Amino acid sequence: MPFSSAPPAPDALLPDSLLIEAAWEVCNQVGGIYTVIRSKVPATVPAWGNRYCLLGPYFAHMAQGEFENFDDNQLALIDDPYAAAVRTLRAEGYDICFGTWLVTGRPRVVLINPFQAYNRLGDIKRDLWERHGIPMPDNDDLLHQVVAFGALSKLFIQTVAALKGEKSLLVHFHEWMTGVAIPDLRRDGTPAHLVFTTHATLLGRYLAMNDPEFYDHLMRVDWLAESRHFAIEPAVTMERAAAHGSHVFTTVSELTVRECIYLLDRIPDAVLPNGLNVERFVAGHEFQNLHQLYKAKIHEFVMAHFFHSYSFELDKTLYFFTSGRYEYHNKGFDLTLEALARLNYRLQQSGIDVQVVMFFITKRAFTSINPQVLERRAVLEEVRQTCRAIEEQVGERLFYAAAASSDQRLPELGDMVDDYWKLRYRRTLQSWKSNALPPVITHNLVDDAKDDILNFLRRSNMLNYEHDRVKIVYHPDFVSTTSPLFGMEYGQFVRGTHLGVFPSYYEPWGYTPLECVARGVPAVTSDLSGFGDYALQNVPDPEQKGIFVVHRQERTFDESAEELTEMMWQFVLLSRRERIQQRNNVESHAELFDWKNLRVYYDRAYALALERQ
Ligand code: G6P
Ligand code: 1S3
Repeated sequence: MPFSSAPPAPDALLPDSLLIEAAWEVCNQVGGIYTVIRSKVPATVPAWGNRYCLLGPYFAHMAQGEFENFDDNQLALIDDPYAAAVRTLRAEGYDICFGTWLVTGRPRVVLINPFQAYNRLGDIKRDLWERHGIPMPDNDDLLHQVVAFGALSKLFIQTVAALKGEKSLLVHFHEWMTGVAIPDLRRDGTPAHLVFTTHATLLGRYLAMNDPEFYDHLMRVDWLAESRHFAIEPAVTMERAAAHGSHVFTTVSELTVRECIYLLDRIPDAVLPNGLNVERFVAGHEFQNLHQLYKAKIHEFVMAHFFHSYSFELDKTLYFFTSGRYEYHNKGFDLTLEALARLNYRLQQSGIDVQVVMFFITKRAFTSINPQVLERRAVLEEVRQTCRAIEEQVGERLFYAAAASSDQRLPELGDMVDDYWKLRYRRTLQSWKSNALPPVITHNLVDDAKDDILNFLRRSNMLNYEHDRVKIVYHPDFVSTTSPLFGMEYGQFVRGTHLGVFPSYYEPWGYTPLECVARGVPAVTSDLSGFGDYALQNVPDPEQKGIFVVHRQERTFDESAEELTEMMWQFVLLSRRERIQQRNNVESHAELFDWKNLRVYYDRAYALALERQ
């Protein structure tokens, strides 16, 4: 861990400090940082109490559902520097909210509407350029929001600093979008200790998406030329200014440390790994019951999707999945597909009667759900209703027949069904069966012809033929309770599966495998993802705990694909008993990644910041 000196004992240093944690995603879900901040709250609030306050931008449509403002009476009664600063700024005419984020742990939050500073944008942009060399374009709305919020958060932080008395003030900024306030806070000599965390360097992400040999070229990147090339110079210069201006600069994994060194030109002082709020059930077997329950819901989807063409034994079917933003190469979708094609071949050759259904859950532009897929779901529902009606009729009639029976023979059950239901049963099944192959994708994509996943499947002829032993369901929309095909939360879907597959090429941290582990589902990750790298270095025998790390560093694509194929193959060979045992192992070690254990990295960074002026 790249601490510049041995970390001081946090407990001795922190009790007299105030801590403001600023992030663009406070009450404003965009991506992974929302998960970091929100999941950390239950471990942070008990330690810091009312000395802790979150800071973020106010966007009414996002905050509405999850933020509750203190009313004037409540605000008047709160005796601390945050409330005092809010009262002061309100008296000066600022639109600033102070209230509670309605999530587990209920932290106190200050939200500031960035648009109120739009009338000063010209001055803000000129200052950024003249003072810190940060150029700003004329018409980029996100950048305008970011710099306006930066100016307002600087004002709030300086007001708190003026009202804090003897207490020390720590301010922790996540990502360049809040870090833009740092250079000016330092320039003004604000009495605050500033920590900046980059979760992924902006330029690193662009380069990784566009250069297949990103890691080999990283050391030689000309950051300015490349950021101009990708038209991201303003944000990159903000990120660099925040990294250089902070007292303590941190990132989320050893992998992003390399990016920071070569693209931001500062060695991070510390690595702050990401955790989750791992909720364990009192009864150990409860999560296994939930697996069974949600697997049954996935079975329903699979029956509707496949059984109109052909059927297979659900009891011998394994559900694999991957999920995340659609970054075909970065998220390792390419490697996953290659390994699935090899697994398909191995399974076909082996004679083992296991089916794998692989789900790709991601987000792509689509015009509609494929009407055939929806129709199949509706017809299967009709089959179910018809079966229920027949079951009821036969049940009632059998009961009367049994009570009145003079012998003990079971009557002919078919005779107990009305012709109406017999006919309806036949007609429903007629409309149910078809010769068409089950589609590999559930929606109609806007750009079907250029889609990399579909093109791989076409090229390798993995089109859900009956003889394919790996079937594909590509769902280009996130799973949610309102999604008509699954009708379940993402977390429930994860519980119902058997294996998560996330062999990323570029992933600063990567929550997806961790979200599996927290639910007792084994997962594949890679040594090019922050989480996988952390597991290799810090978790003894990760495979035994259901964390499978594909090696991608210094390996060819083919070698990594073969390793992943072998991992999936070994998984397929497990018996049910072994899978249950493995899930127990995964679940019982999930607490390794709970914030209760990982928060200490943050506290060490804060202790270090308090030492620096
Ligand atoms: C859970 C349930 C068991 C079920 C098993 C299926 O453990 O408690 O009743 O048999 O899941 O496991 P599988 O890996 O085959 O889905
Ligand atoms: C980043 O969000 P992303 O998905 O854009 O930060 C996340 C939280 O640290 C991290 O898990 C992810 O790898 C990064 O990429």
